[in-house]
Amino acid sequence: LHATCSLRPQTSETREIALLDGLWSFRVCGRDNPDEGFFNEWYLKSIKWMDGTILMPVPSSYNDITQDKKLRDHVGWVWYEREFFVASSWKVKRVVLRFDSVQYYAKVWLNGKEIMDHEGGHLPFESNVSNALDWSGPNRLTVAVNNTLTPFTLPCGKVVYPNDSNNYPPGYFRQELIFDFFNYAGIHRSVSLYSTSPTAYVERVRVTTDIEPQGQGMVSFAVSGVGIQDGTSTSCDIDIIDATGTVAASLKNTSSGRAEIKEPQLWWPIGSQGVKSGYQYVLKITLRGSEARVYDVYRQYFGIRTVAVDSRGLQINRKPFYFLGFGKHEDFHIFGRGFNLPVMVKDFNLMNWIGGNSFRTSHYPYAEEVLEYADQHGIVVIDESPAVGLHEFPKKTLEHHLRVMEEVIERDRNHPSVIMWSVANEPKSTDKDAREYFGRVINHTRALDPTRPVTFVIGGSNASLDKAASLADILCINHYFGWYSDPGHVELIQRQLSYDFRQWSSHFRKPIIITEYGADTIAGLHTSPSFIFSEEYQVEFMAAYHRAFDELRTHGILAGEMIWNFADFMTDQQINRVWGNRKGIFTRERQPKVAAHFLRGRYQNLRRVS
Ligand code: BDP
Repeated sequence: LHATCSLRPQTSETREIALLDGLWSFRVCGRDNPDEGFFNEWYLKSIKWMDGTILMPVPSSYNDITQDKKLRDHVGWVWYEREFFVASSWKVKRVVLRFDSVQYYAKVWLNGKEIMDHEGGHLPFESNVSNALDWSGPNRLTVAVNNTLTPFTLPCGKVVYPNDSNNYPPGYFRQELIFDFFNYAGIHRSVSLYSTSPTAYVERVRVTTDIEPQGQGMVSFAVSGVGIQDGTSTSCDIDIIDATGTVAASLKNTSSGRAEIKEPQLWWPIGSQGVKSGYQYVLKITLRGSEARVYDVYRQYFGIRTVAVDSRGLQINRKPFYFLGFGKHEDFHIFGRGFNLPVMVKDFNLMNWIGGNSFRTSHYPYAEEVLEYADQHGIVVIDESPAVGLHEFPKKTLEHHLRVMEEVIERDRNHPSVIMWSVANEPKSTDKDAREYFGRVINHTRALDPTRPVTFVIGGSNASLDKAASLADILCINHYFGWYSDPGHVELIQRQLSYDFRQWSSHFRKPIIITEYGADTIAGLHTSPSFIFSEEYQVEFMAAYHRAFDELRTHGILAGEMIWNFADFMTDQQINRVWGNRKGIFTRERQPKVAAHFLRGRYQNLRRVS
């Protein structure tokens, strides 16, 4: 029943969508009876009228919705349920139920029948429910969600049972995270039903592009699905349409092939001089039957561009690209990691206001809407898998990791904004088992998508001890000189960073992106002279890094810089976290700290010249 999916639902001449977002019934299983929902078969009857059932918004994390600390810190099962009706015009259709993301493990029943399960947040899963629907309705949809993290989940965590009965009651346990952000949970992105023809429909589309030496754009495509037979009764026609609506190429009766676009408008990153950024074409797929019957129409956006890595860094369309970017989180007050369009657009506006050109989806794949926005605006994305906290490398985790890479790549491969895969953040890459593990993950990723560079993000390692860095196309390194080491001593930063990066560079002969550097800063705290946690310290700290960056850039060692973090975000309760991680240059509410104005000066300047 393990479900996955790839094609993003859309409306078209042949497709409809019904959103199931809204208020769902919601129940928690307490620590004293964690499997209550299964024992009492909550999927067979409605939980709606039971005592203690509350209403929960979807999409949203459930953690911060109520005043109940137990719900905020809950570890284990919660249950969601809602009813819906389906239009009878869909009786003749194939109807698919899709979850865009549920954190972490989900089991789904429709009208009491188990229809699918999925492990891992941040990625969609779906199932054909045509035969499970009740056309006279209502249909009852039940979802059990478990947020428990273990060494075999991505991200990694562990459940700890202290056996010290003097200090902890019997049966006491605690979830320990091996990463630095709150384990928000629940139905995080939209839930939808969509319809297609049952006879012939598109299931997968792959588009890759290249640019010929004379400048023509080459578009390779492969469409697969049900009922697609080239040259017979169900044929696949392709039109490539530019942004003005003009057809740039047409191919009949073929589900895969290569089309040439003369004088193409390329997809350029934002800030590129004299060209429009984020230009996209549409690959329109039409599945036709006999007598001009149209079974399916699907439109896949794509950009014509190339990505390559040379000794100095990343090249987009054979021009050097320098990252002026951000590490981010999907995080906001109240709805946690729930998808929210206004916050998403505000974030892009702020990134543009600063003059940035890129971000990393730290530390998990972001919502598909985010990538679509980045595509349209020429924002460059390092797409990261949810593998964070990898300190051990068991086979079971590896197998899951390989599957996750398949799901990430299948979902995101057609986005022009995605220029590199990051398979993990800060794994213990000095471990003796790291090489074999990352050999498998990185080779698998390359085999799934040979068109993009692959990396993982290095932290807490050094050039001579690292076992896996040589497998990456570009070194992505996080550093916290002047924060986790020598706090308060900005005067050491330039020397330490410059020494360390020269080591990596001479060891591996690969370009380096600094994917994290940052200092926790309480907005409004001012000290002179500077002191850690003050706005002054954050600015002096960044200025010291920037001096090192400028030096390393002139030596061709640095290929980009990304501040940690775009905005303050929630974490677990720890003594070094004042209601979350405060390394944002914006507050969690998205107001600028002095650091944001400071970074704006640098990024705007560099974006102009790069
Ligand atoms: C880095 C992690 C990041 C943390 C950051 C920090 O990659 O997730 O938030 O440290 O401590 O090591 O601020």
